[in-house]
Amino acid sequence: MKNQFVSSVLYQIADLLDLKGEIFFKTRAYRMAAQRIEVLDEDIELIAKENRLEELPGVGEALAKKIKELIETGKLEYFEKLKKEIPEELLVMLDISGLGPKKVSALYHKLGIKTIEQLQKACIDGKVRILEGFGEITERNILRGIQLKEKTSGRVLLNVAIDDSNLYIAFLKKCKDIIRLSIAGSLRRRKETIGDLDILASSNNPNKVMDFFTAYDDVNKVLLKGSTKTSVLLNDNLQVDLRVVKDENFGAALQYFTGSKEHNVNMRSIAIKQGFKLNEYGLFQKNKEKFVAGKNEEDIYHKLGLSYIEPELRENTGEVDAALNNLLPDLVKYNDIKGDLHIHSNWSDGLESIESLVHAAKKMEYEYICVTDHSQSLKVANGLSENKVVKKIKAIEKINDKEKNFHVFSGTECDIKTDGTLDYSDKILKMFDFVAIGIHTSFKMSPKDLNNRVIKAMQNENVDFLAHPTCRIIGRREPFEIDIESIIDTAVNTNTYLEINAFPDRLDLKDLHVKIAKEKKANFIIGTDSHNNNHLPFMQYGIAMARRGWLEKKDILNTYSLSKILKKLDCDSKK
Ligand code: DGT
Ligand code: CA
Ligand code: CA
Repeated sequence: MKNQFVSSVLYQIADLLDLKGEIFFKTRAYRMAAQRIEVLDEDIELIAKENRLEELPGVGEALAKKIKELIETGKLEYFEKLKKEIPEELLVMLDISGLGPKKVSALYHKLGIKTIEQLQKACIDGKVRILEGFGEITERNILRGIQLKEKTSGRVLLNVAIDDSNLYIAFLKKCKDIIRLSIAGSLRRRKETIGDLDILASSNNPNKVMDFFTAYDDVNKVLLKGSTKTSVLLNDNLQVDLRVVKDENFGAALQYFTGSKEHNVNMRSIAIKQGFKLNEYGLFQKNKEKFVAGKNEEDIYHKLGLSYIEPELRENTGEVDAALNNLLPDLVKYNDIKGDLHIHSNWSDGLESIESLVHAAKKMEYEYICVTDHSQSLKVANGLSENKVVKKIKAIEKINDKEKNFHVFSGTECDIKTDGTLDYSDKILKMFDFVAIGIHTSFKMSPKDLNNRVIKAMQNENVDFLAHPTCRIIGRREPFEIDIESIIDTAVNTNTYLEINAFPDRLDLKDLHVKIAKEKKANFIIGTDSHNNNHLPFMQYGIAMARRGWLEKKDILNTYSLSKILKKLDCDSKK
């Protein structure tokens, strides 16, 4: 399907037109069409062939002609012409947080800045602040934006990589020449962002497997093709590496290509100490070159006297030592979660009614959910007034009267005001089953003030959990420079749960912080921050972070069954 390709060209045209200073309506037309085609289930090529393009909402005669040209020739003259007028390099700058088309265009026309390097230099030299509408603060924000972009450049969010890999794996499973198949690399370790996707297969006919691999629909370009390794670029620009090995080496190759590199280095040194040699083909006796293990990954760990180490732990943060001493955690499992405690309904800024959420949650085999709509001062998110809260709690009671084996908890994601007080009176807060608190406005305080703000809020005895503690948005907003240890200590002292927010661009707390918090004996909840039913499955990303933070089932409140959680709420000192 060329849907993603067509959509991405239309997006680029819209951006270029923005940079050119074209009127809003014109650019919006391209953007709307791009959006529609992006989510289209049907093959755009087929629609074009059958002359049905104009049936798509928002696609007129002129646009249909352009799409047709693009599909048939792989090129579009209008787009090429536009790129000659406006340097394409400028588009990259639009990805920098804080830079819109107007600013990029001004930088280009007034300072001749075309690349990120030139921009960075101009900011450092203080040349940008002189431009009208810029100033010193903008200059600093641009520099920060560049740093942020460098850190994440070329990497995709975990959910994007998982979606791509699920489709690719489903396709590869149809290949008769493949014996065993697995993902490897950072995706298997469930890192929060993924550089490239690694897939491993075993086969007696590697060349046939490679042919099958490169024939995949979504492949945009074959970067290299050999009989042991082939690399392709997908239409969304994610690189996928496939390695094919003999089946007897599959376990060793899986261990090697899962990484991390640091984990592997440590593993190899353990092997050497015990008189072995470990590589991607197997574990060998050092002098005799005798094959000791390698068909299965577990065998390698066991032969070295280690317990099996789950991929999520393989970051060389103490897992090898723990495995040697039989001290690995009994990690929470992907199906251990019994309910979602952070969901927005259409009472605030969510899309779904509570009834619809209940229906979707049952499909996930949950026993309960907590609906945590926004609080009153958060007008942009349609936060609930105290009056409405009372009404909503009544509505939830009605639903619970009808439900037999399912429970809806009433909750709020209450805003933490700048002075650390909460956005509802204590009287209202006491009415909820769960009070989550979070910062949603006035981010620009000194780290110390922010810290005090959060700590003061956690001390309110009605509070149950701290939502997205560092407020980062991967690739777009840096985490608060708070003193995470003091936040964790306060959480422990005030009996406040820490959220692992599972929304894929948040993943907050992140894995490292989860591990620190666990060592300090904090307790956790995993919430998806769902705003519609399609977000509920994001839970898996939160569980991944929990596992990467060494959490066990008992560390996470929403692994508890409904009856256990009700009992816990009952005896909770705060309730
Ligand atoms: P990514 O792609 O940046 O998200 O991270 P990874 O971990 O997937 O890294 P990648 O794709 O470069 O390599 C996949 C795995 O292969 C890596 O986790 C460990 C293994 N590997 C690659 N190169 C080396 C190496 O030079 N030494 C060792 N010990 N392992 C390597
Ligand atoms: Ca990789
Ligand atoms: Ca790779």
